[in-house]
Amino acid sequence: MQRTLLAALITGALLGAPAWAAINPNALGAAYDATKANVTFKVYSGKATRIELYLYSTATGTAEKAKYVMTNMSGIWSVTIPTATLSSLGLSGTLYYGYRAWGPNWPYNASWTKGSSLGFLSDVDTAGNRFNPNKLLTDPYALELSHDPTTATMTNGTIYASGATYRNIDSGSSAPKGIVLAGDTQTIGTKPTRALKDDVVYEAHVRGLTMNDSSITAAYRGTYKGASLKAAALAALGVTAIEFLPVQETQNDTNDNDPTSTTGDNYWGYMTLNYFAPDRRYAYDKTPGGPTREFKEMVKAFHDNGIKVLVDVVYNHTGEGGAWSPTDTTTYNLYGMRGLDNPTYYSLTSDFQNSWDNTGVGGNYNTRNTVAQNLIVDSLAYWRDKLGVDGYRFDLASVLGNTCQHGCYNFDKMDAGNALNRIVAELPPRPAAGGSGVDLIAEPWAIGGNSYQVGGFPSGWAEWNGGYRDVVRQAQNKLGSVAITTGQMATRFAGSSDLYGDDGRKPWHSINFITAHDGFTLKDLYSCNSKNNGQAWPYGVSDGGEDNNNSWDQGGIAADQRKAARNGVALMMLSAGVPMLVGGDEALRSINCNNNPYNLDSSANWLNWTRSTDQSNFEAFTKAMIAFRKAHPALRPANFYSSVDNNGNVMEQLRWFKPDGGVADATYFNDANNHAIAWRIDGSEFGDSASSIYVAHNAWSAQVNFTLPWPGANKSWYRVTDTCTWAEGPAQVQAPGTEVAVGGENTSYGLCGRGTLLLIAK
Ligand SMILES: [Ca+2]
Ligand SMILES: [Ca+2]
Ligand SMILES: [Ca+2]
Ligand SMILES: [Ca+2]
Repeated sequence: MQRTLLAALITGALLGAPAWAAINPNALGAAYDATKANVTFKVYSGKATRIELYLYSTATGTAEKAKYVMTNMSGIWSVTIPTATLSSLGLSGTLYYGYRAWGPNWPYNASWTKGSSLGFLSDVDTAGNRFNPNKLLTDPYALELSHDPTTATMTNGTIYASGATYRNIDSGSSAPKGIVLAGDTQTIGTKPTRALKDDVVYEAHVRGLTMNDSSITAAYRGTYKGASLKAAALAALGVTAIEFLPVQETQNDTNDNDPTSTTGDNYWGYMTLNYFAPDRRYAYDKTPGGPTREFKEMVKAFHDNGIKVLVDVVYNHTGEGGAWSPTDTTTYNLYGMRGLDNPTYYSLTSDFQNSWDNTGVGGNYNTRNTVAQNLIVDSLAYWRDKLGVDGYRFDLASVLGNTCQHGCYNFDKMDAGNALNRIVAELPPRPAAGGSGVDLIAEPWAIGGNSYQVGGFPSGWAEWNGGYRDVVRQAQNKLGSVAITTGQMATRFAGSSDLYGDDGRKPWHSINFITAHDGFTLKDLYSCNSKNNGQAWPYGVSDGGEDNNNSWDQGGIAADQRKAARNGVALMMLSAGVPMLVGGDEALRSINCNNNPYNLDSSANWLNWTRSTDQSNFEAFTKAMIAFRKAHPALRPANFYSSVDNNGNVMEQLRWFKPDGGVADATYFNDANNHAIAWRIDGSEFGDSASSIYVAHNAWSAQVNFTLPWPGANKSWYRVTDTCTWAEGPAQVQAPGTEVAVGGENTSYGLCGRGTLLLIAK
């Protein structure tokens, strides 16, 4: 939807306006008081007619030791219990808890007992209520969960379901319980204050990062503790922010039930069961409080190495999922929020009988509801303030721009009350120049309606730039079949002002990526013509996966595949914006053309830390290109490049060139028959150690001769790298000070087909 500048200005004024309450002002959750004399439980339900707290001394296998009827004050249900009383009841150790809730579709009956149907009216009523007292519900504000709904010893997921077949099954003994944390003293170190524009992001899975790493003590592999032991190596690679795939609790305790099969596996973890709890499976210390302490310990390790920790958060749907069958409105999982207040926490169809779905994997979280938004903001603040994270990547974030609670979906960034704008208002983004604040990164799409919003997010939001990915892939891999112009390429290399400059955002709101966890690895992008997700363990089987990959195997020539990958990394590191690498891509990781390994908790999907010569060379190339980016502020502009000379040295801040050395004009940019483009940045306008930087990219299949432009008064051009095969080796990028002289203005440089040249003037 197009918006006028005037409307943008009005929204800008509104953004600061809503007077939101403090973070978690009602103290929802469960907490001991300061002296541990009492413990207070508080949970929200606007629709319940009765809620009982159930307390357990063990996570599974025993009946409750005590239960308490809670008191309702305007939808906040609470009870406070002296710990002395709990001790007398046999509850002096770890407190495990859950709730049972009654409401309009299942009113309380004093004769109800666990597993009975007394009081039952319907599985769902006309208001969308799905109360069922036979299901023990986890607290949405629990700080840890004891275990996942199904485990190695309890594989029967039907106990959580409603509907005629399952509604009377009592889930209490087996269900996950919340854990009341007693607090800890683990610090998160000192948070980096680096500006987002200066970051290099590394996307990784906390388990996959070290499961294959033989340098790490076996028991620590795959855990937060193991990940903390990689911080120094990642700092040495040069990355400045690690972006973890989801670490909030998800159903993955069963992944190892069959260690050589994907059956039922959920490796990536995009099905969140609880938004506060770090996933217990990833902890070496799995005792109560262990995941929380160990996550913080990991954060400190990264902070100690100057690396930000960003977490991938999934506030568009939850692990409760959708209807078991599209033709049955009665059978749904009841883990927590759905059984406490379904229409508050979930977007429903207009008749309130089904989930509304823009994710393809379950019902939308009701991001436009104030209470549901409170949970988003409160949990984000907990990860920032207590667990120490520095920012977030929001999965399918267009759902957070929804303006509609039930029966429709409409993204509107101008809605000051949508979750996106509320997050910016309550969790202020890091200032442009760095400092305290969070980095907010959106995956700016979902499924259906107007959810594709690359460039369409509000102020304060950076985005995964899908346009960057698509243009670079097509320019590299689709020559002759997709018309990509040098103008499109130039726009992406320069920070995508068409997407982020039109609305007052900056180049660094563009997260420039070519690959992500979702899709081919960098190696496979240039080695696979199509996906192969049906192959056997450990490379498959995965269902789904994109068919429109813009991939190409470079004619099957291995050297060309490596060259294409070098071009990809080089272009990312030389583009304005924030580059994002996928863990493993720095060393040509392959998963044999599987482009959707979401369920593949296997040795093939975990990062490999042994290197072939080609991989070692590629890692050296990546490391050197990251270092070059970090050494040259001219590549990390705070604002979009200007095309004028701002400092009187007769050199424009940025100028684009044709191969013949002439200035690239609109005619050249717009002609899809042109495939070579070069640009020169005046380093002196950025305080850069290089007085100017020149990049030439030849996307054509044959050599192109580039006539070099003026390097500045009394300067010559020196080569930093040429991605062509002739230069392949452990030192394809020259170390600072060893750049190779190539000549001055009007020197002709022959650049191989599909090659990239990087020069500096000195
Ligand atoms: Ca889990
Ligand atoms: Ca498995
Ligand atoms: Ca825009
Ligand atoms: Ca200048």
